Amino acid sequence: TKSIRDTLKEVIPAKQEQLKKLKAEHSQTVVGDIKVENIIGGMRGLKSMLWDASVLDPNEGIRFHGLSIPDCQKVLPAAPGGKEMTAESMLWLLLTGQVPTSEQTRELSAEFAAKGELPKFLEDLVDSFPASLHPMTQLSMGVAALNHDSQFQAAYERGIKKSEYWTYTLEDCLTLIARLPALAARIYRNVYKPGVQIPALDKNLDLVGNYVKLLGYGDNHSLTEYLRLYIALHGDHEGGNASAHTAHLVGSTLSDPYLSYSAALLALAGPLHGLANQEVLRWQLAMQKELGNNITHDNIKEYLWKTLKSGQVVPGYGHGVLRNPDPRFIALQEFCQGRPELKDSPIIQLVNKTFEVAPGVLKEHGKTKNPYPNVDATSGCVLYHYGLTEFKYYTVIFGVSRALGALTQLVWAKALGLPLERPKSVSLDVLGKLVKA
Ligand code: NMX
Ligand code: MLT
Repeated sequence: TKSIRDTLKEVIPAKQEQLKKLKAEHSQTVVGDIKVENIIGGMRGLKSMLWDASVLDPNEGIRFHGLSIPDCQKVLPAAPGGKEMTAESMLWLLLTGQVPTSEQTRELSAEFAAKGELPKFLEDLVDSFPASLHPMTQLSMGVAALNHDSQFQAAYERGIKKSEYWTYTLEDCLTLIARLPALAARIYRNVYKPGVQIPALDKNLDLVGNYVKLLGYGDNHSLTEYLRLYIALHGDHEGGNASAHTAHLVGSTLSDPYLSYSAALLALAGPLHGLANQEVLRWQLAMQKELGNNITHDNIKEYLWKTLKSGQVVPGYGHGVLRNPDPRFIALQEFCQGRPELKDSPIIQLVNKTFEVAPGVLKEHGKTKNPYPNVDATSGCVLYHYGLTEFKYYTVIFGVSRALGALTQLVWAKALGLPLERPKSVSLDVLGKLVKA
């Protein structure tokens, strides 16, 4: 079977050619305007970066190299004994644009399990963090410290050619992905289950199978399958989201993949981005507590208005690009519908009922451009149902996943020779002059 390295070696030249041709023939072709609203409005809608692995359509949602989520669910290999696509399958698709065989993904799983243990100094570092330090801060610090072993950094210091950057970047990216489960699980155990012995990685398991095992939930097949789906689905959401964009920006300075992804995790840790994951559960549980046994549409509506009138956002709703319910939300909901114990779970039923009411309330409120749920509106409730109730940890799982897409782009940015990212900013005075010109 062809390895991921050989597959990449094969697909890179055609993409390099495609870019070269675009550059040669169209460098000066205009493809859009810049409006003042883009400059003062968080660059929303501005097409200004190259990101090949996935594209987000406002109405249809995400496609990974042209494949929708249902397409991926059909064609991407599952783990032995499972049905959901694996992190390895999604990574392969994102990196190469090709659908791997089961054998290819199993080889990748074996590589991850073989090199996924943490260096001793890193275990000591993570063990020294106070349990009160937010799990996302711990994850970002741990990932940054893994750059101790960066092959890219060492090769750069030795002095390598630009055309070789991508191969060392790829090695760092694969090692980082391999080590994320052990790092993320160690954080969970230290904070929430101190003193419990963490098992070793199982050479026969896929990345997520090992992650769930290390977290201490390895016996729960349904949770393992859920997390396979979750981690594949959160893997990439084109390039403009704050975490992916951060990785891209930092990587463009030739910081190594560990430093780049550590920075990305700090962007993911904001409540308007990945932290919404934890916020949704906190908010839904507070709603559950307040409504008690009276969970009716009218009472949920009233609770939503209370949230909005207090000046808070409704977590899990709205999006910078999407204008319809997030297909990742739909896929996770469908996972629940297919399992009786989840279908009847009070927290999942509450999320469903909230979905029946919230879009109407948000439309009436009239502010958000997208009154529909994003993936965070539901992603935590299955974890909660299965006893992984520590919601401050939830964004860490998102962080394990987003590595797939953000690191893919680091490899491609090097393969395509993309330059340092450095947009032009303007002052208010300059903008004032520009609008008059
Ligand atoms: N609840 C209340 N108000 C909202 C919401 C919401 N869920 N979403 C947007 N608005 C407001 C927003 O705060 C803004 O108000 P103002 O003019 O006072 O500043 C107005 O509606 C217009 O915002 P949009 O242009 O619709 O949204 P934008 O692209 O700026 O922001 C989000 C997108 C995702 C940051 C925003 O919808 C939000 O804050 N949602 C809640 C947090 C959340 O779920 N984030 C997770 C996103 C997905 N992820 O995983 O990263
Ligand atoms: C993501 O997955 O990154 C979020 O949906 C946010 C975004 O795409 O802007």
